[in-house]
Amino acid sequence: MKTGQFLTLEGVEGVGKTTNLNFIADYLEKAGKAIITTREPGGTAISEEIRGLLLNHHDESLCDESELLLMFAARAQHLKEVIKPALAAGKWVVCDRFTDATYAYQGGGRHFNMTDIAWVEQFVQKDLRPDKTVLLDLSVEIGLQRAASRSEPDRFESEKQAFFEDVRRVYLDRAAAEPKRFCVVDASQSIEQVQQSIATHLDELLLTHG
Ligand code: Z5A
Repeated sequence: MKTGQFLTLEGVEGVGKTTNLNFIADYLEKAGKAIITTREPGGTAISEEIRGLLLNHHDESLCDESELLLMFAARAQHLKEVIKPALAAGKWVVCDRFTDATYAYQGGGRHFNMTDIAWVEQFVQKDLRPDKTVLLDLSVEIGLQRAASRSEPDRFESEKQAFFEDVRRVYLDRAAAEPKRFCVVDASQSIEQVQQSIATHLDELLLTHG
């Protein structure tokens, strides 16, 4: 039985999810909410092992079907061990990526049929969906520049710009289709401006679920 709120943070590579996850957590804690932060793929010991399979380069190439199913395998474990118990305890869960990322990356990037993804989503999640999703939107070019300063690119970071353009397009399409759930924030602004926009959306949510 869910009583807490489930918030997710989405966007293409380098938009500032990690930077803003911490901001959201602090903001909600100051508002008196019990929160947990987590991420996908990952969030439990087993799901983090699956994350390694998904992100690392291997001698054998991981086929797209395995990639899709491993995303949902990690998610099933994460839901059972972490997300559902926290929501049932009345906590607010702030998650760095969730199933919108599967639609964007596996649907948009790898061209899986969205209906097939929806079928697996329903199988794994039943009626559980995020209550609010912050989509940090940024041009792929700037996102890749921001992310470039880091270590060796992983399996996803090694994709070409066209892949990330498809990912961004699906995110924006999903946000347009579900305007109540999504808050789209212009991530090309300064960190302070981005966080001001996020704070405005959080204030609205806190008013409704105070
Ligand atoms: N994936 C998938 O395919 N399907 C799924 O269902 C799921 C995931 C759940 C791992 O995700 C990969 O899994 C991901 C999609 C796939 N691959 N990709 N690409 P991840 O979230 O762990 O990895 P990520 O997307 O690569 O996250 P990231 O690169 O760490 O980006 P970020 O967290 O959004 O950015 P950041 O580290 O906060 O910021 C990047 C830099 O920009 C940093 O130096 C900041 O200081 C700077 N920054 C942040 N905001 C600003 C502003 N506003 N101005 C200037 N500079 C800024």
